[in-house]
Amino acid sequence: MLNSQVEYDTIIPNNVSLSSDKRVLKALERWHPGYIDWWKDLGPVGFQESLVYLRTAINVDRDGWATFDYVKMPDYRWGILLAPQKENRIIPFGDHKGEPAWQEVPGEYRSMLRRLIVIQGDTEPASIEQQRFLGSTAPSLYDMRNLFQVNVEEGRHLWAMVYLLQKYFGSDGREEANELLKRQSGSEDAPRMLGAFNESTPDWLSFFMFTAFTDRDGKMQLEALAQSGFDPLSRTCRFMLTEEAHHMFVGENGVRRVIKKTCETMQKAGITDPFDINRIRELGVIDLPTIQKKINLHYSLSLDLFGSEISTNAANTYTASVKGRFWETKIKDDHMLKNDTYPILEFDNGKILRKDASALLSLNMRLRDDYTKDTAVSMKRWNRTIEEYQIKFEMSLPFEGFNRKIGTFMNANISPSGDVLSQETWEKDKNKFLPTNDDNIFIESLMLPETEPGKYAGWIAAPDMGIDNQPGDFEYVKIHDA
Ligand code: BYC
Repeated sequence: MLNSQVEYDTIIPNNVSLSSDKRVLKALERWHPGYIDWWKDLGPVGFQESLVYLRTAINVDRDGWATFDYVKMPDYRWGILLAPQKENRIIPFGDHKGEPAWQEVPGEYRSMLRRLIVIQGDTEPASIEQQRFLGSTAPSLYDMRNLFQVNVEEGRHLWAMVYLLQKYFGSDGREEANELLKRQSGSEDAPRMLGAFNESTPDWLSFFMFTAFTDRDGKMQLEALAQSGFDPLSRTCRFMLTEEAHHMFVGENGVRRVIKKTCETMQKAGITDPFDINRIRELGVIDLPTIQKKINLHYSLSLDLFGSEISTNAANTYTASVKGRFWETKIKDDHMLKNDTYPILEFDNGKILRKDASALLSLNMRLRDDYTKDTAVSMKRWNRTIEEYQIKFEMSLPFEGFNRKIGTFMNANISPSGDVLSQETWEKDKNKFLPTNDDNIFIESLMLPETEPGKYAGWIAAPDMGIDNQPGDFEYVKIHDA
């Protein structure tokens, strides 16, 4: 294991010996002011002078990567942290299987690697931009702190990709690094690259859904890139994954706490019918059918992030040993896939057909299936909470063809349970499947801030445990005390 100690002697903390790599250090120092300007202009609105109880890495080994302290967000030590280099790492898949992992970019895969790194990098600032207005409506200081933790870490993930671009891709890498600060989520002229990253995150239920579903796409993509033959990318993604786990915890637990508060409130009021929506809403909590609609929306948006079911891009990156599968090294096959098949669904002439496709061409589909399995764990936990209150309602994931904008089901009218619908039925029923304007207005009406330590807005339950084992009334954000 090499390079686990973090250098703090440059303005950019790092464990890649930047102080002896003057060219890259200079390039990053030149990029730094633009990043800080971007953070101030498009990062979290307000609270930049507040003291936030954040974790930061002082080391990338098990004990050193999470230490907690109060810090103002603009002073957070963003830096370059790679997981330790595994000595003699061997490429586990594709045409280069069995060869030593590359420490430099192979010329023939330069543009392929650059494209993947740029796409990955683009999502990180995008999510911060999407969440920038949420601080002022945080349902508690605990939640506000979690939001800002997620934000600073996504900022660091951007740094990670920018480091790879600056170190390994010369002047075009430098240009791409600058462009990452120019595109903007939701912009007409220069939008972010992937669909879900141009949607808005207007309220906290959307934030929890985003971190539960879309950050989990991040996990799957990072796991696939962590297999890469290009070792610096693999090491970068391996370290990012340690931080990603907390983001999904924030999402899954956030949704669970919303469900819990709804069920608890229904029980206290003696309401047993989860579809008695008006009465439930009058109590200031979000009814379960509306939460299901939010699941339908965020899951389907996140499925689009895996690309088309059949993809030559995916086949090419795998064959080139550049992007692998989820937990590639644990899979028992030849890791080349030239003659293998994989079952997929195809939407053809209004019909849903099951087919065996080339395993290489259906790698996006396979990663998406792994994602769905991973997501099912959250669904189980959410349903367990509903069961605890003996309410007859079960949350479920919608059918993969529901509400899709990418792939074979693009623009098909399919219900969450998988029925192909006529245009007329879709128009009539779509408000039952997806959040309506009224649903969104109701959710937004609940978004009143709660800033007293230990208190929570009325629509969400307190967490079971504090961050870093802090007591219930801990002041996670000192809003005015800086
Ligand atoms: N929106 O062969 P296809 C995260 C484009 S999230 C717009 O079907 P491919 C995070 C595609 O680029 C993880 N365009 O798919 C989470 C291609 O365009 P070109 C981010 C799309 O290329 C929360 C064309 O359609 N990381 O980290 O196999 C907070 C045909 O593409 C979309 C990555 O995604 C879309 N949804 O796979 C913060 C990993 N889908 O090249 C962070 C890197 C496809 O023909 N990216 N297109 O112009 C990749 O591995 C792949 O590029 C994709 C697409 C999985 C995104």
